Amino acid sequence: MKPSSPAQGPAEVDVVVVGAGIAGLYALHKFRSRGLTVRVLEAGDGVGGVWYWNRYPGARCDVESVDYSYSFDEALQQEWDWSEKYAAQPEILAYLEHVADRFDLRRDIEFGTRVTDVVLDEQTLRWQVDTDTGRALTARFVVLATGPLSNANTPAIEGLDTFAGRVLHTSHWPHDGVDLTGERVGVIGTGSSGIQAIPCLAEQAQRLHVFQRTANYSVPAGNTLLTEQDRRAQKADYARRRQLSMASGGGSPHQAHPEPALAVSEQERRAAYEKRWALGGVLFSKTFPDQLTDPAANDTARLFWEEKVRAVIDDPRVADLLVPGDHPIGTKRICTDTNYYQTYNRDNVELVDLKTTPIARIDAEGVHTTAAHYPIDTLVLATGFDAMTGSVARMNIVGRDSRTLNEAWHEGPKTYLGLGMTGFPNLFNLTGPGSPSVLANMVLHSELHVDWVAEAIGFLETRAAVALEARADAVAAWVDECAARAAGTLMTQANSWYLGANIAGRPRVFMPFVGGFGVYGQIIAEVAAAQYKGFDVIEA
Ligand code: N01
Repeated sequence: MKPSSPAQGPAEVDVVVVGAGIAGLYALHKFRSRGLTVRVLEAGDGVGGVWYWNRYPGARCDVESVDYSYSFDEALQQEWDWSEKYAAQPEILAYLEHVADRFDLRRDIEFGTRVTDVVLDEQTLRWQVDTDTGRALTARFVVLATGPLSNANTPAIEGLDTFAGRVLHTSHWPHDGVDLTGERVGVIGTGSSGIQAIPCLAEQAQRLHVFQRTANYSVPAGNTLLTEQDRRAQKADYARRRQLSMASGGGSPHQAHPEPALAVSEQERRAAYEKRWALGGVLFSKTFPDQLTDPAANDTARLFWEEKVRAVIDDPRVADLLVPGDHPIGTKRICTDTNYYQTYNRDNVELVDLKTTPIARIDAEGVHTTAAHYPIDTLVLATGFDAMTGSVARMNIVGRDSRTLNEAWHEGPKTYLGLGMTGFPNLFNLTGPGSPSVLANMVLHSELHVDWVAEAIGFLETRAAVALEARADAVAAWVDECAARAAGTLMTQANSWYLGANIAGRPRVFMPFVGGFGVYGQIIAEVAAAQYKGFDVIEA
């Protein structure tokens, strides 16, 4: 047990929020402004969540800075100056620290405090929250703001624990940075984190071995510095941008082409793809509205992508390895890079194809594949996350009849609207499974969820009711609806972490709500307007 946190507040509060990332910070501000007593429990020693932990070189957001920022306070929007179109990790963390200071949030956050247990007292309908510091709180409401990508996945590779060099995980990069000058570096993993880190690591390392099991689609970030003129124009346009974002499929103001990919001429299609390519990054997968539902439409995007990427890779055999052949483009999150493919033209970089020569084991000196031994000084694990449910599953959450959330989610996460679970009254999960989650802009999504929960708490107060609890039939219907919507797309065709496919033993369930951020916002607003239909409103 760790020593008790110095920030000791009341043992009884209205709301405990777990996590001081983007959602947790806004939750604290919102609930406190509603007159509720709130404590935020945060495992890290600072605010920021993913942006606190993921400090690997090259870490950068793939949503434009102007959109990946809070909308709840006009003065905040106007005073903060983003320096780049797509902000890098240090700038996003500085922004979140600024928000914490500006709204005086830190006094209600207990850092270095990891929640271990969240247990319902069925008599009082209060939750007891225990932590690894020994600190315990009780609360009427518990809001899980743990984030869908916060529980690191460390692969079970034989001998990893015998490696004598340095092992780093991209999601827990040392805060003081790492000097890899002159080192032999190995990277395992070529998802978004690996693809952003690899070009930076290649510049430092004497030799870089990239161990690739599955190739990914990456689109250049198209990042640029913002001028004062850009910033002025963006700030003047906030109202329109936010409105479009809230109604959009993914939480940003860019609209897909009005017609399906195959309904337009080849010339028009190319022009649309060129425009998205220049915009940069993940939105390439939403150039046309049918790109993720019609295989033929998807193919047009894939071929455009392949032509662009092959053009910048010198060795066609290396290009063959870097072009994915196992999933439609966009069915895993498209990665966003700066000079990723060009990095393989460097003399000090080697791509190791684990499909044909898998890792057999790791020893003290390096990595053995079935074909060769690679001596390594620093091994970088860019192996991702136990996503969507991993951080929630780490806590022992016990609801009615002593049933744990892990038991309730044994066959995959079961929620109503992503927010509520049967047997867990007044426990709300933010931006997790059953909501658009990682398919949307997480800042606006966090605001949407927090505002909804705040309204729900207000509703209970006006009714002098004590709790809101998702009904089993509503959960079942929502799970079916999410599954049916996913089945109508190509998204289930990839072995992605959206499906839990990267973690052994996880049921294969497409976890995010794929129907679009705007549509989802309408659905949850309608539920609220209909007196929280699908929830039991429990009277005192
Ligand atoms: O993780 P990933 P990530 N042996 O799961 C490989 C967000 N994000 O941290 O595909 C060998 O995508 C694995 O291989 P395979 C974004 O939403 C955003 O990169 O399982 N390889 C894969 O290549 C993103 O999607 C940003 O065959 C192993 C890699 O590790 C999400 O976070 C930046 C292995 C993991 O890729 C996760 O991205 C960073 C093994 N035993 C992250 N185990 C931006 O905003 C795993 N792998 C741009």
